[in-house]
Amino acid sequence: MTKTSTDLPMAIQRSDFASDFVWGVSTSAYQIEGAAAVDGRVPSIWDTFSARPGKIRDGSTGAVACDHYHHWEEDLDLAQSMGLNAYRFSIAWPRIFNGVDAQPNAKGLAFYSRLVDGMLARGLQPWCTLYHWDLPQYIEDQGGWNNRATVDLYLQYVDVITRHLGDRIKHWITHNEPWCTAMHGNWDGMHAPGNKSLPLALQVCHHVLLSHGRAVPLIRANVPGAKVGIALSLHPVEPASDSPADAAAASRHDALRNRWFLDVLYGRGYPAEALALVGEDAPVVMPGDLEAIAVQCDFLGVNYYFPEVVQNAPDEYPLRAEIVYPQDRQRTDFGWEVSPQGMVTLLERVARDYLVGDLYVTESGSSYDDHLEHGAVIDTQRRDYLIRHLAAMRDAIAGGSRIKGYFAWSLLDNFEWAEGYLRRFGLTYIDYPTQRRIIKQSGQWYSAFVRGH
Ligand code: IFM
Repeated sequence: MTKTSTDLPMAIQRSDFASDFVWGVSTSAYQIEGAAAVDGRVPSIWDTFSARPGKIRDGSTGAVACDHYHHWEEDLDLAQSMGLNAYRFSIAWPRIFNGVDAQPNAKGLAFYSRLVDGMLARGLQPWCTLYHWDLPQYIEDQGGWNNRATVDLYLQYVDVITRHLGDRIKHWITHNEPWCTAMHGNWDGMHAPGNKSLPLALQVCHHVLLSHGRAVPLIRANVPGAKVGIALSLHPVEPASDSPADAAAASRHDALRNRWFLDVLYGRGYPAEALALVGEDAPVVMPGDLEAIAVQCDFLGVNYYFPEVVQNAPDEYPLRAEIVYPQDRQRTDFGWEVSPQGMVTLLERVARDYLVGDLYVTESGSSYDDHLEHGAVIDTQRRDYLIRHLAAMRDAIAGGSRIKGYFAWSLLDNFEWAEGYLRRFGLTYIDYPTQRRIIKQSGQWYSAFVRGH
């Protein structure tokens, strides 16, 4: 049944959650920073990909984006003014290494040092994502994540960052959404670098996961008291009908979409069901890799957006099921199903099936076609989305889930990858021609909620 704002749980309040609950927003470097060629930054795969005609729906790039590189103080002020206690951001690897000098770029490091100091000065706990998709192009030119040597380059980068910022950052996320890095980047080609090969995608995925596993002990060695995890994009998977064929399709889809990551991270290796289906397309796994990937983490980050409904697609590649979009579901303007219950189902499943320990919702948000009118953005649908997801999270916690924090995606409207600037996810509206920031109704609600009003 379609949910409407009349179903809003009016009584949700901050005091329903633990007093040390982490309330934050998430951002990522390429989506907000701009300043693509400033202070020694070199091109990333996203600069290259977005410059290719037809790859980004509105023909845009992240070259300017929200110009956060120059507006960072104002942006941190916004987060502080919302009353948040945490801020999740990512570091742009191409600001740190340029492929020419072996030494890290002092100006790049200085930017993030200022940024982190700015967070701490505003009472915002820094949550640092080390990789959110912006691989330096010079590394892609040497084979990118398909090349096992990239794992070592990643560790070199992580070593520099954690030595430099580890005195102030205690929360580290090795990778954001390896599914997207691997599959959108290399299977369906929707993201940079734009390849279309499943075996390539699976090998990339393996190297990304390996780099995670090998980075965890390195971060711990460099940062006393570090809390380290990874952020996965996970989806509850529903069969489109009661038929055994759709149930089997849902199981196959879940094996690749969710269990391909969870099983290997939690010590079970890649799911046998999926391995049997991919056959010779399976990645090359070297001795010791699976043990490295299964390193114990301090938390799991879950990025939740929507459930996926799948039906059997007999003519497709065996692992692929057809995703369908039932008409009776409420959707955002991006077409993504709005399902707070899906978040509860997902978090409970993850905690039931794996020894995940602490969970953080490291992303959750919605895209609507917002408009700035008379100086305000009235995004009631996003506000209601937020209220209903926080209520769902409260219920999941009451049911025993160890959810310790929530990061709304996102602080600002930003460059939404293949969609360019056509999709707005922000709690703050960006008027791109002027770079003016306007906190939306949803951001004002989140602020009032977090402040306990
Ligand atoms: O914008 C992205 C983000 O970079 C990763 N998670 C999903 C968001 C919305 O698509």
